[in-house]
Amino acid sequence: MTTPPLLTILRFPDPRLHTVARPVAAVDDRVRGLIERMFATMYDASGIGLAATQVDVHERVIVIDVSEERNQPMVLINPEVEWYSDEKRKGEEGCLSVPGIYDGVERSVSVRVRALDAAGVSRSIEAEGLLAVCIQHEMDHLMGKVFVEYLSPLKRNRIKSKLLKAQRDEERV
Ligand code: GNR
Ligand code: NI
Repeated sequence: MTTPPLLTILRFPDPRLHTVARPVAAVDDRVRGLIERMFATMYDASGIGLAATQVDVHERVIVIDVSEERNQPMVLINPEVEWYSDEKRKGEEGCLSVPGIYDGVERSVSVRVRALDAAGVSRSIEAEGLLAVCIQHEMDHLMGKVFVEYLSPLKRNRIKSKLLKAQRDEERV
């Protein structure tokens, strides 16, 4: 089996990260091809999740694998939250679109979401711990939201400057 070509991950503060994704109309071969490329890109970048928004595809598609062994792929298409726990916890988050930056974000400890899988079958998934955090982080991406938007404007602006400088330095030969 050959590995599909990798996709380019948009980096904050790219304005395209703030695009609101539209629902997938049909889970067909085009969507399954996108999912395959998203998994390859996520595993290559050592991420635990990736939203289509991050690869400049503005459709409600998420891939996740929070397992240590990197062998438990999970696909969420057109995800909708059915329930959030009132109990919240602040945890350290990072994002492939905000490389090198980690900070605390408060999220519900557990969530239940309904989504289509890669076969187009609707499933309800109850999650807690890291998976619950990841699902909330990815669903934010589909709404055009990046985790740094939960931080103070001061922190966000520092992050913005730092990443813009890093991108300028990379472009220089
Ligand atoms: O790889 C990732 N790790 C992570 C760690 C804590 C909370 C959320 C995440 S998601 C992130 C991958 C990513 O950017 N997904 O959008
Ligand atoms: Ni992210």
